[in-house]
Amino acid sequence: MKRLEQTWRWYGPNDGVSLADIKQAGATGIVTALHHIPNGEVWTIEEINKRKSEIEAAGLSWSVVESVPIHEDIKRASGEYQKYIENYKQCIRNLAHCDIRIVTYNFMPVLDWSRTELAHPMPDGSTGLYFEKAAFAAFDLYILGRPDAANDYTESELQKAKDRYAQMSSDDIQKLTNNIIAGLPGGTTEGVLTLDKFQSILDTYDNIDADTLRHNLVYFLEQVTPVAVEENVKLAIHPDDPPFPLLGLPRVLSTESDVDYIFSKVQSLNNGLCFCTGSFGVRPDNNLPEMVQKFGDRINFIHLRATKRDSEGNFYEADHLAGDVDMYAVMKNLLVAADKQNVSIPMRPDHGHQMLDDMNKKTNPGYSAIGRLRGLAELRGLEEGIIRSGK
Ligand code: DNO
Repeated sequence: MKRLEQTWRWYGPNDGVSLADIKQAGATGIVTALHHIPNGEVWTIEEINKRKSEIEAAGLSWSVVESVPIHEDIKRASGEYQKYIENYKQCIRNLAHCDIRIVTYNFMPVLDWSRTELAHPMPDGSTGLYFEKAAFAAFDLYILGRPDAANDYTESELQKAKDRYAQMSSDDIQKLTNNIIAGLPGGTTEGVLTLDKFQSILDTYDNIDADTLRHNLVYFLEQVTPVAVEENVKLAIHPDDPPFPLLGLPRVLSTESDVDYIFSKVQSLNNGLCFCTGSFGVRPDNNLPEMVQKFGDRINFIHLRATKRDSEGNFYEADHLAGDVDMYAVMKNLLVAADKQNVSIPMRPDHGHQMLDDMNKKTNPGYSAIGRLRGLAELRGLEEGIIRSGK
């Protein structure tokens, strides 16, 4: 039976977790990007090879690109989007030239992923990422003061947001704002912003609803997939995180039917998925083991983590085997998919808690060394157990 390839996300030379650390964690593949190249520009062969040699010198290999980001013009199909699509194609060609053949991206407008707290205390004393709906709504309604925001919430959500805002100190407000508009790696596509600038970027999506965004995504895929086929590169779209619309922005990759739609429109298997259990798993209507069965031939990359949700729509990131997702069933089905593809599909332990020595170290939120190492170890054991028991 095929095993999954164990990979690890590395943010490049400035990452607090080094390549040597990753080697000890037992991963063999690196997931990274050329974060210093501005969004929309071509990654040259020279720059790619420079990073690749650095990784190889540490005895590892560059397995997956996460991400070649999509310029906002492409998502809006406005401005210079044709030029940016051409640049994207060239990135794919250049990566293939360097024998890097899996490219992850997402199609979320403005925000990549969002959380309200980056160091939420867990019962065991470690800290983890948290999304609190009332805090997010308080940001939207009272801190950002987005026009018409009130239309996006129910009466009871509005009340909770009001109560929540009333409890916040100015320090809480500052922290929440940073977490939402600047705090996360990948964060907003435009870097660090003021609230006004942030609102003005949101405004550029005023006339873009989910149908239009979906249409723009399909257009992008129709353009780039043929190049990916020609170059033997697999595309892997990352789902929306969290998997519902935020701040009035549309989101079009949150559910099984969203995934179905893009695969029905662009059928080549090179048009594939980054199966992120943490993102899809926030919605109770996503059946993850079934989704793996259904999309197995197009799962080109895997993020494994587990979220735990409550009835209010809040969720925190639990230990990798202790969230709402049935990780055993997901892993079992992923191994079947890998066998059918005859490929060791790359998997990375996604987001870990900050625990033990992580607590004294500065790393990207969610990307601690020991927390992820624990995740990888648990997932590796789960995989081994499934394989050895012949399931
Ligand atoms: C968060 C990550 C995302 C992901 C992008 C893919 O931890 O999973 O930032 O890399 O959405 O383009």
